[in-house]
Amino acid sequence: MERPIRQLKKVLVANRGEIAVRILRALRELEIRGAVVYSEADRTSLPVLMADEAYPIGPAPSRESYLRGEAIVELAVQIGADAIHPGYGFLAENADFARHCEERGVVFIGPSPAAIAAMGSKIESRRLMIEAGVPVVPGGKDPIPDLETATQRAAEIGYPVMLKAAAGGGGKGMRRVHRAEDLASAFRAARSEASASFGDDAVYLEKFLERPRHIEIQILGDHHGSVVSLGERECSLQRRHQKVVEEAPSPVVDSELRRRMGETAVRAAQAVGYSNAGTVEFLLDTDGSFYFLEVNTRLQVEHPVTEMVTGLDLVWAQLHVAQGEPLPEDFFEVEPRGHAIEVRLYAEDPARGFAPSPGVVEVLRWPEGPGVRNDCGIEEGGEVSIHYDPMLGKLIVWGADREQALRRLDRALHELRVDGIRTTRPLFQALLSDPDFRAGAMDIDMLDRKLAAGALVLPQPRVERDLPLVAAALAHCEVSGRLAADPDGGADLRTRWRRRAREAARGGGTWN
Ligand code: MV4
Repeated sequence: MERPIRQLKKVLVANRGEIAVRILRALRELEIRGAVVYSEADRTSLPVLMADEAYPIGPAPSRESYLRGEAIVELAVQIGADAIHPGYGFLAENADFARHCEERGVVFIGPSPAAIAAMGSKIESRRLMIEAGVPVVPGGKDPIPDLETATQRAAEIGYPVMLKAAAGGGGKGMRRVHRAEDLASAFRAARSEASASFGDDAVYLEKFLERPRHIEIQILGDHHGSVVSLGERECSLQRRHQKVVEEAPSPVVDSELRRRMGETAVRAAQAVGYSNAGTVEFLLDTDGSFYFLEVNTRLQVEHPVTEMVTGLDLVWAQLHVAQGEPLPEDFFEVEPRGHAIEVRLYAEDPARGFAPSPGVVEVLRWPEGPGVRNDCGIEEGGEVSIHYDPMLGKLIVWGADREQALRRLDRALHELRVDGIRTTRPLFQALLSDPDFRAGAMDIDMLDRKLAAGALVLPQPRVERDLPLVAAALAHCEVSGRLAADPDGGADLRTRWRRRAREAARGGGTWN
């Protein structure tokens, strides 16, 4: 639907952490006033420090703060914000929230409520895609009413098949069936799980694809009917349906496949009248066929890898589109240059089954230098809360090709300093020693398979190895009186200990 040009003067960011920082940076560059909401747990957080205006929205639990859609919209009206940027997660894909924004005259920086709603239903989105000639995984487009239909449909498709909950997502409510004799029990189980988990027992059937890749296309639509593809991202490295490493371009997508997937993604977006930034997800089969999975109606966590290889700023683009501007001509000629890899740094301990590692980030020094970007939402001294997703931020590297990007990632991970919590850094260091990852030979199951088989050698955190050395150095300093004069100006013992530790353990190394 056409939108008149409306200059945004103030935008309320309804999010926290690294994505709130990311959006505030774009707002400042565009000289748009940035306001944020924050929960009590985030009162001293980085976005609050960076924003022009900051407003408390409630106690720490998300449902009492960042998910309070009506309160957030009313705040936007009260403070005179022209628009709300939802970021990702929380309310970003909530059609009712987007609708409420519109009803109150606040621009929602994202697609229309109708597009969000249509893409939120697996059945509705599949139906729309089939009508638009977008390839979907072979199987029915309607829910399976009974076992007899399931048996007949599975025989037509051919085993193995996948039962999927219509209201499911993110891997929940899926069941693989390899043989006809297993279908009855799987069908019953899938329906009862769907009913229990989603309040809707509708399930449908698809051909099960063995070890496909997850390739997603970044799209951008304006309010004048134009949609453009900005290339693909390789997102196959996932742990329990959680993306861990993302890349652009994909090691296996050549320019012809990129053109075909891009055209298909644009067709999918146009089928729902898509505007603003979005992602069309595909499964890429081993024979080169690709099939529509879903559309994510938000800016994604992994958007920086697309920015690094296209040179575009996707949040700038979102804001210009939200103001009613048409897509720039040069967006239609974009081709990826070089190679970007993103790793998500979570406060989790890979050596303890990725157990959460909340707490105060006592030391945090991100790597810098050529081709290194970090999108981080927390400062040294900040606290990783148990209330929210434990991602500290993302480390993104760019190289002229994938090999240089891999080498740069290795250097950046070595340079990163984090202390006070454990992080997923050892996982990425292990992947950099894995021949399949280095060869770009990933599939959606690879990481889970390798972790289950113990095939990834996680380097032990180095801090234990340095402690004896540090203790010896301290003892020497105390005995030799070198600590007599207090060079730390009265800093507390722990800070002095850390400074000594850094001096004593000078030769680099990691702290977690
Ligand atoms: C599939 C599939 C294989 N065959 N469908 C998982 C989440 C949901 N978005 C769709 N998913 C899958 N659907 C068929 N017919 C394998 C997966 C899948 C997956 C897809 C993308 C990324 C990671 C995944 C991890 C496990 C399974």
